[in-house]
Amino acid sequence: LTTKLKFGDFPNKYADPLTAKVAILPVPYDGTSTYIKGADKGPIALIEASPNMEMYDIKTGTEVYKQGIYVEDPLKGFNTPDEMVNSVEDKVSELIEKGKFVTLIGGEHSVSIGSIKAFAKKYGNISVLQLDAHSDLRDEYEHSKYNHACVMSRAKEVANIVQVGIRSMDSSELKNMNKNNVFFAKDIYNNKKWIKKAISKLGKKVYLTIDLDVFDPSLFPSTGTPEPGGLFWYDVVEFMEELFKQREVIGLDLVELCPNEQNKSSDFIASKLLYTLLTYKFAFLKNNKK
Ligand SMILES: [Mn+2]
Repeated sequence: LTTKLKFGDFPNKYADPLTAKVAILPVPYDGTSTYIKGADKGPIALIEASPNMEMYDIKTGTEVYKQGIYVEDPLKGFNTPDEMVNSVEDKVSELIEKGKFVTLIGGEHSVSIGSIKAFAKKYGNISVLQLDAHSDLRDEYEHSKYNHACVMSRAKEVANIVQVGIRSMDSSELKNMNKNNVFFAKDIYNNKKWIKKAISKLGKKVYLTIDLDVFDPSLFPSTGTPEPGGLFWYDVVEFMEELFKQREVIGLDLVELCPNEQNKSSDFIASKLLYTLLTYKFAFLKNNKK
């Protein structure tokens, strides 16, 4: 018998898979990362940090765990990137049909591909909002179209995409980039007007994919490819507040937590970010149903 994972510290009756509104799906996959390895340890590190959070949200005055939050068994054991993508797509589709609000935790960024495909299949016309240091717009990388460096090329095949926080890319990606829908980190720095403009690029239904390397490495060092010049906590959280108020976020993922035994603060920040996003999803639900 395996011990069930639990996200956060609250009474077990709120972690019942039958009644919980939120399903957390860990995908500890690190098959294609190219620099610092270890994103496969991300989901467990995030979940292990989570009981240390306090469960009351000051801004909204809510305790979102009361909506019910449970953790699925981690998806693993894939032999190829294709197998991983298909397996994630099937599992996410199953959870959507059960009426769960699906949140994936990675793993490296390629775990998002199957999830985006599942939501695009279910809802048709969706936008994918990516927060990331990297544009991830290569056609293929290291002989795979399911490499983490190609995630947004795959997303672009099934959705409108908007990219935020970008500060690193290859010239080969320029031909795949729609600069009207890109909010580079250099233009976000010290400027609040970008939030309104970024939201205006999004359709009604939004899938949110957050590569945690969008954060500045001084705040969040534990990622596979840290890049200077990133966003800080309130840049991201204020953007998320507007997003959840103005659009219907249908699903989300947090990827690329690459834990470091010597510094666990990133694990906690990732956990707190996930809880904050869930808080906003339910606190601002009335608004985003319009
Ligand atoms: Mn990235």
